[in-house]
Amino acid sequence: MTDLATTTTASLNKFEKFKAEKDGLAVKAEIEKFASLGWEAMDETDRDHRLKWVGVFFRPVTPGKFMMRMRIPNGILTSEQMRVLAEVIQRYGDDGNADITTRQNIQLRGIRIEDLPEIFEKLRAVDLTSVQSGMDNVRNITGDPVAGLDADELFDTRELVQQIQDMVTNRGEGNSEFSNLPRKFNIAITGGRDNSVHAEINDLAFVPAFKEAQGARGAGEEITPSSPLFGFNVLVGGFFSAKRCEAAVPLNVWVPPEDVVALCRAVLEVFRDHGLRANRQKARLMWLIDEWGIEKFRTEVEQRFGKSLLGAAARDEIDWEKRDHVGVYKQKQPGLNYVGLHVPVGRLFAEDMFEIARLAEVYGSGEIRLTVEQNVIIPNIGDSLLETFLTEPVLDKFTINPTLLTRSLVSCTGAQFCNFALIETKNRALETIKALEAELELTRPVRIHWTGCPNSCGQPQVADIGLMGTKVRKNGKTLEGVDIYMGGKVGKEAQLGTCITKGIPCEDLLPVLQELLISHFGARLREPAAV
Ligand code: SRM
Ligand code: SF4
Repeated sequence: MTDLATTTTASLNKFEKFKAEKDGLAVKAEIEKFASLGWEAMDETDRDHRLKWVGVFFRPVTPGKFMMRMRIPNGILTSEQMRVLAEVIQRYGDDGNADITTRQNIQLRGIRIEDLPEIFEKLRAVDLTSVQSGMDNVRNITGDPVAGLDADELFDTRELVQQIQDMVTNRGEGNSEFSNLPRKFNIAITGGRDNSVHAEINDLAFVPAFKEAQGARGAGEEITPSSPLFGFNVLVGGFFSAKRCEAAVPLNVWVPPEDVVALCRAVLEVFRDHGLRANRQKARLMWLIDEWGIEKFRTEVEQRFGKSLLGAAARDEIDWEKRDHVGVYKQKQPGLNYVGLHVPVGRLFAEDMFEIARLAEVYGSGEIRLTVEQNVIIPNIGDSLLETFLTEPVLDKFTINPTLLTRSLVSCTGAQFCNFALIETKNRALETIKALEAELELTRPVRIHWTGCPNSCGQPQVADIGLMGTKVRKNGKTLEGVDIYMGGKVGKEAQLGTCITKGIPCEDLLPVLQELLISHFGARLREPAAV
């Protein structure tokens, strides 16, 4: 029995109340009805909240033009799928665009409710789903963007990520077992050495680790040591929210790959049935871990898992600096390369998506990959085609060789479409970088992340310099401003950055950033051009 079932509705917050009245997934059967009713006549709770269970987000900033959040497991899609996504937004003209998200995913914009039945049909035909991608569900599951390509990887995450998604979503059809979690839930799995998925900021993360095998012994035999087994150490409870940000903590569990899906299920069941639901600000997994202590949490997970869990391996295998994959790289398959294209702040339009799909087909194997840095990778490009590939005009826009500040720029959606935003982000991020690069010379990339409000979708806490939107008062006026974060470290020994300065008006930001880049990151003022 769930805690929810034993809690009186009077003590539930408004989200728990509407979920108890009608499960979010129920809207899946009502799409035709909504399409003929239109967005203005629909029940408001269905429109503003429950539609998110099928990945459709009402946008108060652009009423009637919805956002659709897909699920792209491990960030991998085919050129055919990319083309369908492009077709979906193409019909919306200037309103239609797409964003690559910080969870290796795609969001489409401009969607009209009357088109939903046809859109869902098109998605289904190419095996794409947007189900349970918002609200109190498991988000897109992230994996290594170069899984299966990287000669140094320890484990190819692709199949496992797909299996987790299939379990969570009932193969994309929707799964009512996990459609009423206390809050959102993030899962990541990495098989490489550089923690490409930011394991530490997920509710549940798997990082590669070798476990000394227990010596095997038959009757009357000596114990024989065997070679270490490959698997994953498990981290739990990482999250960002406006109220609190925490890095994930070790669960003291090691699992072999074949137990990963079952462990995800066990953790989700514990969270679903015991997670705190009264106060929505305290409903993420870490709050439950705090309340119980990690030992009790582990014991409950073990009970659901149904067999003894092994303790964590002594160390994990994350020992590299994080790579961004922008540029040309050799694959483990002889004669093949993957090419990382830089997509400024992740923003794509239909024509870009058609072009990326074409490049993937003509030069690669038709596969396209996305990264948590909001960029694209095209794998499987043969040596003999590489030179011609690099002359393609679209590489002027999505370059393999961006300038050092542009290269690592990440930005959340911001005020253009998000009603939580306190500031405009994506355009401002690009303009600021351009202005900084005009003044400064850099010798290495600096990871600058923008996020429009304290929800931290743009992950300012993982950046070298994180900028979080806020409102500030200056000369009696309220202006857009930022709080500045520094010290985020990614890859090995990842750690979260912290706020170093609050309330800088955006109009005064440039000299502040210049100073930070000079004093902390070795930037130098450019010599004035000779007249
Ligand atoms: Fe987020 C809510 C966009 C990654 C923490 N996030 C939202 C909403 C849905 C709010 C809304 O309804 O407007 C934003 C939609 C705006 C729009 O129109 O695009 C939104 N979040 C995003 C995306 C698109 C940012 C981006 O530009 O890449 C990312 C989509 C990921 C995906 O594909 O699923 C996105 N959001 C994140 C991350 C980063 C991550 O997962 O690594 C975080 C911090 C990590 C975490 O969740 O622990 C994040 N988003 C939030 C929160 C704070 C959660 C909390 O526990 O309080 C909210 C607010 C909420 O859920 O109530 C939120
Ligand atoms: Fe919106 Fe805030 Fe998330 Fe940016 S950080 S997408 S402004 S909720």
